[in-house]
Amino acid sequence: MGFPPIGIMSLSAVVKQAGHECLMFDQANPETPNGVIIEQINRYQPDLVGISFLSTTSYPHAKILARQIRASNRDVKLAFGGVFASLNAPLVKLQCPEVDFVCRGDGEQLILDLLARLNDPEEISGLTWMKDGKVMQNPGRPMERHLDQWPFPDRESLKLDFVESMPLDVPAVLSMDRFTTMQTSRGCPWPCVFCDIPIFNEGKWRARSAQHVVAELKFLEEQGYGSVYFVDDHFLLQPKRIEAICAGITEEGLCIQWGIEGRVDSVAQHLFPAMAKSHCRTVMFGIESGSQAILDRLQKEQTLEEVRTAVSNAKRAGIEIVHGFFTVGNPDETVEDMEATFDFAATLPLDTFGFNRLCVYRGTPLWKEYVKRRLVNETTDWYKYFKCSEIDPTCLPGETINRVRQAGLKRLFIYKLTRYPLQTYKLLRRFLRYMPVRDVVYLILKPFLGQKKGATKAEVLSRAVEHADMKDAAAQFTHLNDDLLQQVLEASRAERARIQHGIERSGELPMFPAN
Ligand code: B12
Ligand code: SF4
Repeated sequence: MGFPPIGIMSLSAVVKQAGHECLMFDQANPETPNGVIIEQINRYQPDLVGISFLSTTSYPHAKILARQIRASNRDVKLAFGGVFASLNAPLVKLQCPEVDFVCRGDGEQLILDLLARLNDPEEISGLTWMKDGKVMQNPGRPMERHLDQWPFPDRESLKLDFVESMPLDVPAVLSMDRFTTMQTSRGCPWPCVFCDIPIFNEGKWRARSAQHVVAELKFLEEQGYGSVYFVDDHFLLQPKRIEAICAGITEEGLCIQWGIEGRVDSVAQHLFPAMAKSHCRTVMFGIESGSQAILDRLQKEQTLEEVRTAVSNAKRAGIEIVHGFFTVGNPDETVEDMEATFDFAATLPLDTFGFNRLCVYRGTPLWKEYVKRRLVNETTDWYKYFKCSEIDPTCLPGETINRVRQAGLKRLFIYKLTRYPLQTYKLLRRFLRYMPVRDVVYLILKPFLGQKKGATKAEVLSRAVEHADMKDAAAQFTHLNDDLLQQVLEASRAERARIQHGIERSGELPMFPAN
């Protein structure tokens, strides 16, 4: 998805407010490859280079960048941060000795403290570092509840034209207007086995006040933004806050459109009409499965009835796009369970849906279960991620999953077209109004594209991180040992340049194999 990197934008705003100077780069931007970033570091000689990455898939890129920076600059202090680094801090520190600090959890106060005491990190909570050859794990920071104290993210200092030109896999808010993301709350207290949000946030949910959220929406609208997607883990948790946000939007006369994610068992569903009235256009639910046995296996703590009610309530309230996230290839899932999922999805008045293969990441309850079952090895696998079906014998084999998924999607599309022709027609019209035709065609055809011959390994790898349907390759990437990484990244960069050159010439979007 073409989302801006709001993590570094949040930190940039904080350090600038404190009087520091700050430059941001996005490694995903083809105009700022590692060479350019390093050139700028050597030019400006900053006190600190912070490297932020979300997950295991971008860890290899972060690792290589850190090594390249260290090779060209012996003195600059390097710090890692983000969800994956936070949850794996001592291991990351050991594997990347060139990085001085691994920062755990929220970064706002931490980065300010670090800048104040770069040469004396002993007292800085939330820091993992090395002293006399020993990894030091400073105590964690208490969870910051007062999120209103931080400035709005520094969105204007990072050029993002390249993000806007990326095809949208999930058309988050479906709009051609200027788009950005925002975070109004952090965390989620539920125990879903595949998710590490509760661990990252110590099972807590923290939120900004409604006034602060509305003030940022107003500011964004003044800056010319027309749509914003909230990257909150569970927006629908606190009815009073939602009510106040909707009231604030109406009072301020704002028109900015917004989209959210939330759980189907939310007690705030009576507010869907107010949300729709205050321009909430998209609601995305984690539905996962149409089989109650699988929902229970995943510890979703939700029922099929709750799913049905929430989706209907949202549609009835006038939310334009209601999206369902589903997972396939779950532990203990049978072909019948999978078919039930597609049939269930067909009966729901959803506008859009995605069916992804379940993956396992370190830190999640499922990972811990797999360690116990000796399906993953903590020592050798911690920086990798796996499709569950590749390692768990209780999952269906990958080929069966793909076959059942393709058949299920065909049934689902045909059912939607014949039973809900108006909804489908309206959706298609909306797609065509707000997305380039080639993206719409790609979005519709994607599930039916078989394995395309001809993509080189480097081509596959170079696109892996950007395209959800390349998760096979992304997983492979995280499995490479460090010696091979550098080689593959170079080949991948060259391949990417070749592909981009090709696209520019032909104006066509390359097609990628479905996973
Ligand atoms: C938005 C989002 C995306 C967007 C990201 C767009 C972008 N350019 O940033 C997209 C859709 C592309 C995406 C993709 C993926 N995502 Co994602 N994503 C999220 C989500 C929902 C919000 C992230 C966010 O913006 N947070 C808001 C900002 C403000 O927080 P932050 O980035 O964490 O930064 C704060 C701190 O971490 C810290 N910090 C961060 N960096 C640094 C650096 C320094 C130096 C310091 C001091 C501090 C610091 O300070 C910041 C402010 O407090 C999170 C869930 C979550 N709550 O984190 C999942 C999440 C990060 N994603 C996840 C996953 C698995 C993925 C994918 C691997 C999915 C896939 N298989 O393809 C890919 C990987 C992409 C990649 N390149 O790594 C998992 C990671 C699990 C793990 N243990 O690794 C998460 C946690 C979701 C989950 N439920 O498990 N994702
Ligand atoms: S409800 Fe969503 S955010 Fe919360 S634990 Fe489950 S998957 Fe993670």
